Amino acid sequence: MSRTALRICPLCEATCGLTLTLEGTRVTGARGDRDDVFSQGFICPKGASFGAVDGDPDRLRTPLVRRDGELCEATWEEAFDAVAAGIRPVVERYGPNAVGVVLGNPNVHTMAGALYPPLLIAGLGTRSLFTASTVDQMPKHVSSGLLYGDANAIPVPDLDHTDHLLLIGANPLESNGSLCTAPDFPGRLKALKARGGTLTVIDPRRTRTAKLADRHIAVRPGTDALLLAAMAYVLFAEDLVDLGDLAPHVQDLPELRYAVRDFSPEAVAAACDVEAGTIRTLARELAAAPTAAVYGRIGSCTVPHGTLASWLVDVLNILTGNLDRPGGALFPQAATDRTPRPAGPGRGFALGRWHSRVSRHPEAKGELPLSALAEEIDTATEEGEPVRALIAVAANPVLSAPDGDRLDKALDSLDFMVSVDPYLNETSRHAHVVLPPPPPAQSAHHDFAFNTLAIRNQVRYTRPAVPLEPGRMAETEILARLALAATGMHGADPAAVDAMVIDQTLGKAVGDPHSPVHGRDPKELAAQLTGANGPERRLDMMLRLGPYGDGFGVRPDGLTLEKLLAHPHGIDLGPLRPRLPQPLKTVSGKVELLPQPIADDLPRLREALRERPDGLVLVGRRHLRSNNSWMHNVPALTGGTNRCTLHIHPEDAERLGVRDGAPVRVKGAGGEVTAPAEITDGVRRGVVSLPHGWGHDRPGTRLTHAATDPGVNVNQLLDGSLLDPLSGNAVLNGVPVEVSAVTEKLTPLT
Ligand SMILES: Nc1nc2c(c(=O)[nH]1)N[C@H]1C(S)=C(S)[C@@H](COP(=O)(O)OP(=O)(O)OC[C@H]3O[C@@H](n4cnc5c(=O)[nH]c(N)nc54)[C@H](O)[C@@H]3O)O[C@H]1N2
Ligand SMILES: Nc1nc2c(c(=O)[nH]1)N[C@H]1C(S)=C(S)[C@@H](COP(=O)(O)OP(=O)(O)OC[C@H]3O[C@@H](n4cnc5c(=O)[nH]c(N)nc54)[C@H](O)[C@@H]3O)O[C@H]1N2
Ligand code: SF4
Ligand SMILES: [Mo]
Repeated sequence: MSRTALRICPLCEATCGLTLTLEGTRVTGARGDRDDVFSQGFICPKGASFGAVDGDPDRLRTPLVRRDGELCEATWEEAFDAVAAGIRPVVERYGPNAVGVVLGNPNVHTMAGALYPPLLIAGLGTRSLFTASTVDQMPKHVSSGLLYGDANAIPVPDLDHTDHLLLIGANPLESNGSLCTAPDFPGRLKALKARGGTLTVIDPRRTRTAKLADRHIAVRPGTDALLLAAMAYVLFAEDLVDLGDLAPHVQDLPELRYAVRDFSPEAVAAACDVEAGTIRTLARELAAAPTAAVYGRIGSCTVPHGTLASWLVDVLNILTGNLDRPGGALFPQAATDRTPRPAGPGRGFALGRWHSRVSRHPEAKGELPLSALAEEIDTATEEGEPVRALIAVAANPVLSAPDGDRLDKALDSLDFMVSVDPYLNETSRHAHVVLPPPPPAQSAHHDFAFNTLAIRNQVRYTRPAVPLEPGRMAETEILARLALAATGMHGADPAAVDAMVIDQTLGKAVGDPHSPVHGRDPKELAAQLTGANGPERRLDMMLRLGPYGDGFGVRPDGLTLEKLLAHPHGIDLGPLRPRLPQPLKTVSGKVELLPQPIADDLPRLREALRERPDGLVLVGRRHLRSNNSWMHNVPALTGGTNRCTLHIHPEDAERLGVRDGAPVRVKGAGGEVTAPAEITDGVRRGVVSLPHGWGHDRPGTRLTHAATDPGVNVNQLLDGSLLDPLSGNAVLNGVPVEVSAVTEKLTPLT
């Protein structure tokens, strides 16, 4: 007998509600949940393959522990014993910074990843924290930190109501959107056009998204900050700046005007390879639209001026009065956000409170650049100890970060490494202990992160669709036990971790005059919490303390876990609404338009006015049926156009003697790779494109299907030295490379 169960999809940021078909404990089908309050039945090919992703036979079923050099199946007890025995001596001998923590992307797609890593890091007291954010969106956090005083205050475009959308370096038709959670992003773009709105896309490739656009600007990679600065210049020069309702909340407008004085359209045109007249038109259209939203993503972040470009995205929204207004870009308000405190000055955002040991990179948001992980392990300095033990949770930096070959060697040199990962892959193969989380159907789901980035306020929670298989451990429990084992409390009850968080949070809340529970007894509040386990009780607590919560009885109609469970398709909390000045935490209490670190970085942008790369530059690309490095093992999601090929423009191919389908050698500062050429005018002249997350040909992995078509690791072309200096974000796009046809070696005639 088959049955169905609801499960929010964890495979991308769109967070669609799925209806799974189950035969016993096997997922045999997935369709969009038509009653889901947010996704209303939308599903993409990845979500439709949920069963195949969930049931991949290569997923690890038991922990692995290294014995005599070999990874062997082990019990959970043996595995956590090994973790405690591996990490504690390193902490005791070399101090907490000798233990590195690497957090990968799926942590934002699991409840465990939201709830436990902060405890692990705080408990260890290590500053050696590296996450996928520094190969992704750190520039946006830094720009938000500087503008608004809160690195997590990221405005999202009001997709469903805007009249004009300017997309920069984003391809939501393949990625399904990022830092903008919107199920059916493609449908929403089509709806924008259907209601008479306009879509402009800035991308060096003519992507599927660009094909949908009214206007596509094939900018030279890495030059968006110049282009956007020129748009700001035009707004000032042509008297098009109109802050509207924002005016009382914004400071430094004259200073900003002065700061962009050198970036006229004429001055940037050659560097961007976009005509000055076009840039003027872009600015005028933005100003003229009744409402508009500028939105930048990977292509605007993973570049040498990532923070400046991210800052300018918001600057343009502000100068046209589109920040914080319907149809513009607004700050979501998630159900698990803290109760908003009254508006007023805050503590601001600090950068560079400490530095990496080897290259002295400043921290951002408490993190060091993932690009610096290898050198922090393999290079001794007088500053302090190198990283000697590593905890990797849902991370595959050997493929996702620059110079995987160097990282490979560095990981092999560690005293101890533990990976929390469902696969034995390019990174986890180096671990001494691998702790495998259960497949997603066996986990509960709530989107702590993505609800704070969603285009509509809503809240949803799904319990595990099937019970934990015998021998499995929930990832929440794995991470709780890992935190205990790593911090000297090995063997303590993992439920005590949640109880401690609840105690501390409620203790703080009752002392906070702005909290709905001010002055109450934390024990009485804790006793009111419902939920089948620690994570559910923590969710209940966050919901009840949050902006829509019942305040533990103060607002009886408010949210609780019980209420959420009674609404299995979720609860809609309405469209995004203006929130300023409340989200601001800057020292001035205002939007600080020209923060000092940004002003200090502008001379570097001025230098870029003169740069004209003469060779080819590399950009990335994503495929709809893929996800970073870990979905190439699912046959249903591979093949067809989802291949690791080098896109190259016909004119460049001709000049270099490259034939379609023939192997080409690509050389960068970090190494070289050989991939088949795919000649296409979908990339502009002077630009080649390789996707990331490939290179599944390393020994000692268990990715049977991926190994049949391994592809190459694009990040081997990077040496880790190219960074956006303010955020420490890796430069992954606009990287200089050399391309040459691979010529067959002629055997000399004898
Ligand atoms: N050249 C280039 N490089 C890039 C990018 C690019 O555009 N170009 N993109 C960058 C971006 S945006 C990102 S976010 C990073 C991603 O970088 P990573 O996070 O390092 O890479 P992922 O491929 O997402 O790998 C995540 C790991 O999590 C494991 N995993 C999957 N599901 C779960 C789970 O439920 N629990 C646990 N514990 N583990 C799980 C997978 O097996 C895999 O080992 O890559 C970056 N690298
Ligand atoms: N199918 C699929 N979906 C995914 C992922 C995946 O791997 N596959 N990964 C997920 C993750 S972790 C993330 S962070 C998001 C990313 O989501 P998006 O940011 O939408 O990702 P991309 O599809 O890589 O789009 C980036 C675009 O930037 C362009 N670009 C490159 N350099 C430049 C430049 O200098 N300037 C401009 N203007 N454009 C440039 C590229 O050509 C590319 O089309 O996607 C998520 N969703
Ligand atoms: S769009 Fe994203 S969340 Fe929705 S079904 Fe596809 S992979 Fe899942
Ligand atoms: Mo990402």
